[in-house]
Amino acid sequence: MSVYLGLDLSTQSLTALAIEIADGGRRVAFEESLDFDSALPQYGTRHGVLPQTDPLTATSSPLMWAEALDKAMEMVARDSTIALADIRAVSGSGQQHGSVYFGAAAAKALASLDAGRTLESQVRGVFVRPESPIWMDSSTAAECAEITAAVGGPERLAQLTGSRAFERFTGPQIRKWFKEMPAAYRSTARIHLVSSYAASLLVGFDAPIEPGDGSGMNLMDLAARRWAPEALAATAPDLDAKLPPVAPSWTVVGPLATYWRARHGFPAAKVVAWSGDNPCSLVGTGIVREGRIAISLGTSDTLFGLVPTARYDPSGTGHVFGSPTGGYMPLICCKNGSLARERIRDQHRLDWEGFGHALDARPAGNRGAILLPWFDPEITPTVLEPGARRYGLDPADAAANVRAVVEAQMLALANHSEWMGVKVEQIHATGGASQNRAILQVMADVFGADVCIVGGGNAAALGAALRAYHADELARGRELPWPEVVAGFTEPWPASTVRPIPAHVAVYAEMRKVYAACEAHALGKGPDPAPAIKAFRERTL
Ligand code: ADP
Ligand code: XUL
Repeated sequence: MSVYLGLDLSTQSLTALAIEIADGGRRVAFEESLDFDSALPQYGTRHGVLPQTDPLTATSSPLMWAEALDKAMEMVARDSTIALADIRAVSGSGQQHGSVYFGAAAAKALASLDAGRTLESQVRGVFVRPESPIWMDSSTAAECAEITAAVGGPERLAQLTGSRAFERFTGPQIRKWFKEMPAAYRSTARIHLVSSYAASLLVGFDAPIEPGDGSGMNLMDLAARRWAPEALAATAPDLDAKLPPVAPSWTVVGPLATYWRARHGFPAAKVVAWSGDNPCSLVGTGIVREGRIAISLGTSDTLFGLVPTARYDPSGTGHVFGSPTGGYMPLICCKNGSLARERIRDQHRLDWEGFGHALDARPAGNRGAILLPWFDPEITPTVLEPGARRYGLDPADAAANVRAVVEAQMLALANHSEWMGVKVEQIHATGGASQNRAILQVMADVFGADVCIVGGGNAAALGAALRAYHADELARGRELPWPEVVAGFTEPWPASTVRPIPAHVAVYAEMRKVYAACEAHALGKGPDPAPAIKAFRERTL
């Protein structure tokens, strides 16, 4: 019996998931989450984010993440029925783009963790920057422009790093920090991603950055999978010395540090490089071949696939990340995902069941009522001035707004992923909102494809556990093909398939164009869409 542990340090929670691989079969043996707001209220986060007055700024606490990791490991040791001694390897998944800034004291503190004290009390003093910028931050438009100009334009940057400059990406965030706090920047010994930070806590020294997550920084040469000197130079001085190296996804970083063994009873299991939540979800949703895409409805809504060669998005809204299985993963990310759905749900005093009923109460196409759900600044498309926009939609009409928010999210995902050129035959859904069948029906109808649930909603944690399994086998000289790694874990749930309804597919094929016209209008790039909406409504009524 071999056990592999996957940890997902995401925006709102830390999930621990263990898989068992035995001759007789394989299964998920443990799965439990720790919600930051409720389990660690002393940090004052809301949905995992620290309160800010500026809507463009979003940060969280690296100290809270350390405490959450300690508590999650304690939870595994206490609540699971797995024999800890059977754990062969541990890996993890972190919310992407967020960064952690260590001062000079960090290396010593990590190397000498005392099992008699909490992790949090020992790392409290190691951060040069007590708040970490996270993926929801949109405050670096100026730095994006500066980096783009220095590298030679958006296309050059996209070809080099996989994306044009994005506000939440780590490079622009580092540049802003360097400009605002030059002395603090100079005294920064190490800059980690959330993923490499958490891995460092597990091994007790600086862990490398994994290329899947490293592609979300505007700093890595995507083809070569190493730091790109021209991107580093465009970002901040001496950055090379402050970043950990980039290392392959299957790197065994080291054994679990003595702290975890002595404090919680873990064995000296291998710690495998952590990746980002989306690259891990690629594995955990079984997207190990082309032709399928996954949609993750978590705090953010993301859509991604797997392609053998890098394709760039000429419109500049999408990204290409390195896949942790080799190859490339095109991805788009919408910030107004679960929290936008929750906002509409709460405004109309519904629970998720009521939300589902309200969604079903209106016809596909919503009689032409359209919402642009940009409650927070949006990533896809770029919207820095938050505010929802409504077209023919009464804000007081609960059912119409519920339908409008879900239709908008699915139409935006479909329209903005066209550049990927993937012929979608089946969609693997994951993330918290994938439990909601009414939402998945709209997804199936907008994409005209079957939707099924895989990975039990915790695909990132599952993907991390599967990556640990793959790397452990490789370290023992067995290179397992990826379909074999994921077999038994990422098959669609029985009876979870939601099939598209042909009449609805036809409505949405029309509505995609109307929605695009509304987006263009709201962004000041197109005419008043009222005539197009009227014609659509008349055709679909
Ligand atoms: P993350 O990994 O980004 O922290 P999750 O994938 O855990 O997020 O998803 C959390 C979100 O799932 C919550 O914010 C909530 O809005 C959403 N959610 C949970 N249950 C449902 C449901 N039944 N219907 C719709 N959304 C849901
Ligand atoms: C992806 C992105 C988010 C975060 C948080 O580019 O910004 O999906 O990874 O989940």
